Amino acid sequence: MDHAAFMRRAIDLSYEKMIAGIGGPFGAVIVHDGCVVAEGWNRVWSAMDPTAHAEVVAIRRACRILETYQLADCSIYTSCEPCPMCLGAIYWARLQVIYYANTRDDAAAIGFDDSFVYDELALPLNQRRIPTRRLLGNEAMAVFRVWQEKADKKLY
Ligand code: 4UO
Ligand code: ZN
Repeated sequence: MDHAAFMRRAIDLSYEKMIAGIGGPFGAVIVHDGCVVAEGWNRVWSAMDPTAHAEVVAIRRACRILETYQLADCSIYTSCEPCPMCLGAIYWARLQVIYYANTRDDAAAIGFDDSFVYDELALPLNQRRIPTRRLLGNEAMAVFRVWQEKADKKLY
């Protein structure tokens, strides 16, 4: 398992795609059984997709290639410590290990500062930057009850 080679590939992607004007300087690879199964790079501008961070792109590709929605036997090598969105995606994908190179402080120093998101999570819903209001909770709960009784459901 050549950790440095996998991380170097993530870093190379972060550089090449950034120079090509595809997005910010972020790359990631997902490794399964000692092989790279999927690569990702930041495509936020080019794909006009604010969720197209390197890690999310790599996770989507790996799931498609391995035909699964869980990557429990895989690790991710990302050129930068994952942001809260990507960290969430990594947990939902059940990835085994996260390897990172640049830190979130390094990213903040070049203008990618997401520290406020971590603070937001600790705030009550009615004190968050984006107004967050509850509507029709009872009606939505009816769907949850149907899910609870459903026989053929997959567990997430
Ligand atoms: O594609 C990305 N991958 C990352 O790991 N981080 C990214 C990406 N695009 C933007 N950022 C920002 O970098 C900081 C550290 O993760 C956060 O501010 C991210 O939003
Ligand atoms: Zn991210």
